[in-house]
Amino acid sequence: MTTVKIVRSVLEANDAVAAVNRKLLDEHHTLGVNLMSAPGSGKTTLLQETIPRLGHPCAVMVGDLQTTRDADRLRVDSVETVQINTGRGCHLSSTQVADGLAAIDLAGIDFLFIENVGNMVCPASHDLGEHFRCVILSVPEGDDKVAKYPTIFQAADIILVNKIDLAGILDFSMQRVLDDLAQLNTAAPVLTLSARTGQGLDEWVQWLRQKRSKRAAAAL
Ligand SMILES: Nc1nc2c(ncn2[C@@H]2O[C@H](COP(=O)(O)OP(=O)(O)OP(=O)(O)O)[C@@H](O)[C@H]2O)c(=O)[nH]1
Ligand SMILES: [Mg+2]
Repeated sequence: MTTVKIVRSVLEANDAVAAVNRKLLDEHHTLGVNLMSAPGSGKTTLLQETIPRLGHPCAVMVGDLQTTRDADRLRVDSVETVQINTGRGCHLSSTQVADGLAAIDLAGIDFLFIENVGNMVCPASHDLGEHFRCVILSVPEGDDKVAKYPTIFQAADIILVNKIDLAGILDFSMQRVLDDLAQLNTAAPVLTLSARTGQGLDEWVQWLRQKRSKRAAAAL
């Protein structure tokens, strides 16, 4: 009983800080997108390929247990990049994102991408103050993962199936993924893409632009 109360109050505290983060992003007309997936599904590679195609000012916040490797990969002149090391933490918290936001000048930034710690379970329960949650499933992980990790797919606003260039050699059934998603989340669009070959990236970039335009129009 006590444990349940503690867990709930921790999540409530997280949500309160997330709401402050979201307000800050709204004030700057910055669209926040939280990328969640298993380790190695291609989050950093996707951001490396997405940001130049978007053609908008972007900032990136990257969560990892150790190292600044992802931030080093993403750091180019035009992109403000913050690496958050969580130590043993298996997901980003809204407080860590608030600390990261304090290090970024959001003026003129159209998109903030948050690369969460690679994990298919814990990030789903932690609102960071983002506007949209993007869940990536990559082909080598297997076509059974939607049913095995339902919570994260239920929480998604968009689902990207990455590394589709490997589908032929890995016996991956897209139909199985779609059938499982039909039981869990029918609202989120599902895009197949390859961050390596560029297949499907135009659709993803278009989705991002549309979401930002809609929010900007609503704020007027
Ligand atoms: N074949 C293929 N490989 C890819 C694709 N996208 C990423 N990769 C490779 O997958 C590996 C992992 O990619 P990352 O971008 O580091 O994955 P990540 O999700 O950021 O990993 P973590 O931050 O450690 O969770 C790298 O070797 C990438 O080159 C893709 O579309 N096709
Ligand atoms: Mg990464």
